[in-house]
Amino acid sequence: MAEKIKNLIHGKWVEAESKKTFKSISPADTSEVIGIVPQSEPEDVEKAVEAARAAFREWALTPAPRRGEILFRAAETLTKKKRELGELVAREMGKVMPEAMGDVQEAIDMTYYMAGEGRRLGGETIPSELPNKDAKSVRVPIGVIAQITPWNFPIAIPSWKITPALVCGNTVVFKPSSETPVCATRFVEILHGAGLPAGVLNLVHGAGGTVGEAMVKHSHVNAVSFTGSNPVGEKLAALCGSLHKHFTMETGGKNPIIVMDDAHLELAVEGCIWGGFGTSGQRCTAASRVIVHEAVFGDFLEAFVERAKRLRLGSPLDEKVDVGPVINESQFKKILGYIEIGQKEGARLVCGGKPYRKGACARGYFIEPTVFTEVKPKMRIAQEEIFGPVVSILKVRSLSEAIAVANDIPFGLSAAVYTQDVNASAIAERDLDTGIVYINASTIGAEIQLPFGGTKRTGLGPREAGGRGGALDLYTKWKVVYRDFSGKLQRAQIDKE
Ligand code: UN1
Repeated sequence: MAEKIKNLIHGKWVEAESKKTFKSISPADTSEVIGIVPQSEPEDVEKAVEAARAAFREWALTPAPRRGEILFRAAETLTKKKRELGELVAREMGKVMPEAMGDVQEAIDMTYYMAGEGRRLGGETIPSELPNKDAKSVRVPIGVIAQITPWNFPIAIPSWKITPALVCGNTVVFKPSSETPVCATRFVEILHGAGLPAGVLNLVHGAGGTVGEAMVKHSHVNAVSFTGSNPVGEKLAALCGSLHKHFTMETGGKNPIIVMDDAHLELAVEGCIWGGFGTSGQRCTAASRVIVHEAVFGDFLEAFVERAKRLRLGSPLDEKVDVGPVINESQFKKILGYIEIGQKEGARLVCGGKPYRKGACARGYFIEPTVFTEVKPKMRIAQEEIFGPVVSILKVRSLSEAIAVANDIPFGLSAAVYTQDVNASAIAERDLDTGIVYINASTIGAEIQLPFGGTKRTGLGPREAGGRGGALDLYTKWKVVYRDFSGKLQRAQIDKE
């Protein structure tokens, strides 16, 4: 049964002003409609931004620990509803149940973590150069934040953006992907139900080109956070630059796993399988390139292909299934297009390469786990983000060649190396030009208490998630306060000479 969902504006669940709707469809079975969703227009954005603006001051003045307590209550509800939410993620987005539950768990972890940040939103006190004068820096909220999220982590990524923005005292206008609006609505319902005042969190569904752009251009939106494709992100970055708005984005990845001659091969094969084909390759952290030392190339390839062929495709709700569908028709075609490009470029297709339509998969966007070998570093399939179940395998002769190949791409999110040599792991850790490096583990599975993001064209602005340099820097600005209590004119060094 399709569920009719709504926008949330100033604490009220409402339809789009125009009453127009669109459908959210299951990628595993396109005859299943998951939700009927408001097709919003700039007029709906206008109302949401004004609601967020009106709610800002009171929320910013609410003590941060109190803001955190609301998040804590939301985390408790998320925990109770984990299974139900997981099933919704599996149905609406198509990732298999264990991964769907992981998506929800990531949101639970993030929400608890950011609840705690309400008691830790500290700045610094620094000695002044003058007597009887003190100096400190404090974090202050930025204002109204526009947040635009993708479909591949339909609960987790909204939690990465919304919970830190709120605990820092900002108000939010949120536009989730139109592929996963029901998941996003459920998450917002839980936050709202935990006691957020009206207007603090607003939800507007609709197309990126209409709703997203109207949000970004709105003069009362002070900052924008975007996760999604490079072309959209770069367009929004330019717009935010010209409008002088704080901006941050997380975009592409083309993440390598290096398998050295001394690697624990079984571990490396498992890491490459889950990094490459988990979530049908639709993670920005997906391991889409495997760079293998020539001494173990044959053994690795044989084991990897054998394992890839054993992966079971099917309904994401079926606990025996390993790989679900890809998200929609346009991604399905794009991925198959890349498989064709790879063959034309001269890479050798050794596994998969076709749509999969057997049994329960007949009405979904399923693609066989696909492996290319004889891939050269400059081929398009080794350079461009495919965002599907396609892994390119490259052969190298040394660690330094492996690192050079790993770095020779426009992106830099995550990278991994499998080796038992402590020195090789130290060199890889130092020289891999990515935001995240894994030693003897796959490129996926970043934890929320550390900053998440990458180098080069992977992102812009402060990192997301927790830890030093994470989301608190994204959602606050610094205010510096000097106080002179000497009762006389004192001049700082720089003012005197
Ligand atoms: C993403 O694909 O945008 O590290 C995020 C991981 C997950 C997050 C991925 N924790 O794979």
